[in-house]
Amino acid sequence: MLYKVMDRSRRDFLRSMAMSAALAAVSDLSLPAMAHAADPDKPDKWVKGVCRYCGTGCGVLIGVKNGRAVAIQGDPNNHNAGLLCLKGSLLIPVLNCKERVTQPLVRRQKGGPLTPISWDEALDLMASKFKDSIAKYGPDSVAWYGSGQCLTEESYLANKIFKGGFGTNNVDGNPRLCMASAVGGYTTTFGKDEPMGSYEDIDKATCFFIIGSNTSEAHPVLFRRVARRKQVEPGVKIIVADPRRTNTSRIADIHIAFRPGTDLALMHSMAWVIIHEELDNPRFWNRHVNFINPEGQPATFEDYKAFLEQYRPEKVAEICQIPVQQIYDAGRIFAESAATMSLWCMGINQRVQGVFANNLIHNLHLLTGQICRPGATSFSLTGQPNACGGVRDTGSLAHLLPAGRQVANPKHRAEMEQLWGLPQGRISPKVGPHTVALFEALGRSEIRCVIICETNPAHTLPNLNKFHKAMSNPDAFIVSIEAFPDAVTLQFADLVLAPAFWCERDGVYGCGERRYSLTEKAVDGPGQVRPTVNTLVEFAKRAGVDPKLVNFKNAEDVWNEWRMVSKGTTYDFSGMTRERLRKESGILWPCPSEDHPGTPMRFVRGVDPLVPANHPTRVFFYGKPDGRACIFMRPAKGAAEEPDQDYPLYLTSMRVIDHWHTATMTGKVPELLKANPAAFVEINSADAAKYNIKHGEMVIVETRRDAIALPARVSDICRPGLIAVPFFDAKKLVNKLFLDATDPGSREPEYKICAARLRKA
Ligand SMILES: Nc1nc2c(c(=O)[nH]1)N[C@H]1C(S)=C(S)[C@@H](COP(=O)(O)OP(=O)(O)OC[C@H]3O[C@@H](n4cnc5c(=O)[nH]c(N)nc54)[C@H](O)[C@@H]3O)O[C@H]1N2
Ligand SMILES: Nc1nc2c(c(=O)[nH]1)N[C@H]1C(S)=C(S)[C@@H](COP(=O)(O)OP(=O)(O)OC[C@H]3O[C@@H](n4cnc5c(=O)[nH]c(N)nc54)[C@H](O)[C@@H]3O)O[C@H]1N2
Ligand code: SF4
Ligand SMILES: [Mo]
Repeated sequence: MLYKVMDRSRRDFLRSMAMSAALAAVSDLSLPAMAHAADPDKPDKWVKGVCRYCGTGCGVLIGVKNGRAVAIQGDPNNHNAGLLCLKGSLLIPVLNCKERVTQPLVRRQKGGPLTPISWDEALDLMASKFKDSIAKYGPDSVAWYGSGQCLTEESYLANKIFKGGFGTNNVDGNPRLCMASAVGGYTTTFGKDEPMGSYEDIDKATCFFIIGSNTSEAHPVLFRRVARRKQVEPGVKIIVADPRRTNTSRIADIHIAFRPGTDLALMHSMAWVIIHEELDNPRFWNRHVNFINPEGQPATFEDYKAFLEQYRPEKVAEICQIPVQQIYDAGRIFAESAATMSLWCMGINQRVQGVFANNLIHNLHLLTGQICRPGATSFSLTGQPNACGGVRDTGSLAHLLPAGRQVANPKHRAEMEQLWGLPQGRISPKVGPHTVALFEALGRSEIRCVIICETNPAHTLPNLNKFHKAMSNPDAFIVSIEAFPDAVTLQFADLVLAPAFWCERDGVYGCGERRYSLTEKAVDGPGQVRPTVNTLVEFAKRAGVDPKLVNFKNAEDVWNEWRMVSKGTTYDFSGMTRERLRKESGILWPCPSEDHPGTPMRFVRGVDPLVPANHPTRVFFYGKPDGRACIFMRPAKGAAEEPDQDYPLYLTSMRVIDHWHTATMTGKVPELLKANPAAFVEINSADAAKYNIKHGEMVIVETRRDAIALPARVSDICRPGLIAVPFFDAKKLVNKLFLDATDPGSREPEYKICAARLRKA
């Protein structure tokens, strides 16, 4: 309470002291990578690749000696300029760890153990199960559940086998749990998926609007770049909107710790301030924007202004439970800064209003013209290393086809049939089930055979008890391609295939800034592991897919086909030959010719090769038929399950810096495991006092779905009334607590909000 009576200058002084401490702390972030580079085991070669973990997509150099990986360092020529975070710099122990799936395993009967089986038998068994199922129940009885961690070549190939070969669109993957709302936001607002900007914008921005992203823990190397920017130019402003006081918020000028789920009201209110103070940019929106009313019909700026009246700051401050001044300040700083960059992630996407929340971020940029200039951009942070390149761009989701094409569009299907050499009508017009629906269908025996690859859904789906039951369906034949034996999903698998991991095979990852980088093969994998591209080709041939469709010897062959499929589309990366990728440390698409340098900013004349050189305006949103992006009037609604008398608290889930999702990899590294050995529940000190809970004490977190005992971590990180749990711990499986309500547009689950209650254990 000292805070309240402090005068402003003293408060500002203390805050700036705390901020410089925080800035100094993050500046040391990447030192460990260097320590590893100086390993006494001096490598005889360095092989170029990409970090296995987050969507930042840092370039790495893997040091190899006598065929064994011994060191890692950041690639000085990639965007990360030689830096890595701690997790990334500790990848070698994961690569060399003893606990691996090294050969195929089979469960001969439900409930029995997994036992070794030869590759030949495993592939035959799998192929016969799929063939029988298709013959008896039709192609929609089989499915692929992929991942934003698969290589581009793996995702493209699986998509082709299922959609083109089997004739089913039952292809989805974990980006549905992650980036689907961002895809929905970009495609509705701009007509094209993927951010228009790049990481370079960080070095040019003078204001960062970070909403629903704990960048410091989830994208550490990018966070360091943001912090650096502020260190170099102290006038740079940072606004963080997150109901938790995260490490990210420690470098913020304004931390808006609002009530969970009130982002839409906040952003409409910022727009209200911007318009009422004449901080909008009519020259920009007049030329480049269409206004769309809540019914989806064309509207005018005046309609938009009238719509925003319900979001006056005084009212929204009450809805968000924040000081009204924060809304005015945020609106002004956003609009008045020379270049504003928004960064967001799961706090925005994992919501039943995820797509709409994405639209409202874009609204603010379009309204103020803070877009398509260096440093001014609306930049969605991507979670996984290859959600963008592998899944979004190749169209490996149930409603998509490669390079932005849609299953529901007959012209797009015909184009893909032609490109893949298929008879007309081969690709099913029926959109496949999104992730939650896919696993529901498995429970109902509508889907009977599924391949799960490089993802661990028995740990990470929401409402887990429901989906454990579905995955236990005796009719289901579940194949898991999984590198580590402790993944929970293996408990439900009938067949497990052993993949070559990370740099044990070669392939491309496309990170959050449209940058495609190649990981070259550095070492041989252990035991009988195989590159998944080869596994898929073998499986497809045995399952009766026309061998011409899968005429690939290796990942490079697949890449060359996909590269040519992209030609002439708005994703055109046909200039990225394997040869170039071996030499260069990543290239940003569009890249339509072998001498094209790549595109740091889309939709801009003179920079984006897809904007004609003689286009009459500098900016051209060519994704839309009339070249204009949309400002949407999206009404703000609550979460699917808001707290009430019985369950009075908000419950959210989050990541910790040391672990990657289900910790099957990071859990193998003692340094990382020691830092975060087990799950916990974060509780605000005021709530802890109210419930008489002490730090470290065991408490029961209960929702309408389940109850789980966790040690309390009492702090001021969560705002009062909010509790938070990390989801890495396989012994706790906190996803049993969350509900599987999804956004009607993106079908992404609302992992970020549900209602809970708390008691002592
Ligand atoms: N260390 C580490 N890094 C990772 C990953 C990992 O597992 N570990 N995973 C990667 C992946 S796949 C992803 S998707 C990203 C995720 O990256 P982030 O989205 O940054 O990570 P989270 O911790 O899931 O959630 C971010 C924040 O959302 C906030 N939040 C909760 N409710 C709301 C709300 O209503 N509004 C707003 N505005 N914010 C809210 C939470 O308090 C939390 O701080 O991280 C990537 N990077
Ligand atoms: N409560 C809660 N739940 C969430 C979220 C949340 O914020 N809160 N976030 C959601 C999001 S954004 C995401 S992206 C998902 C992530 O969820 P998952 O994808 O299910 O989690 P991972 O642990 O990344 O799973 C990757 C799996 O691949 C295995 N693997 C590693 N390397 C290889 C390889 O080379 N080949 C193969 N075949 N397998 C390999 C790993 O051992 C691991 O089992 O979780 C979602 N679930
Ligand atoms: S920031 Fe992400 S990509 Fe970069 S080293 Fe860390 S985990 Fe790897
Ligand atoms: Mo994610």
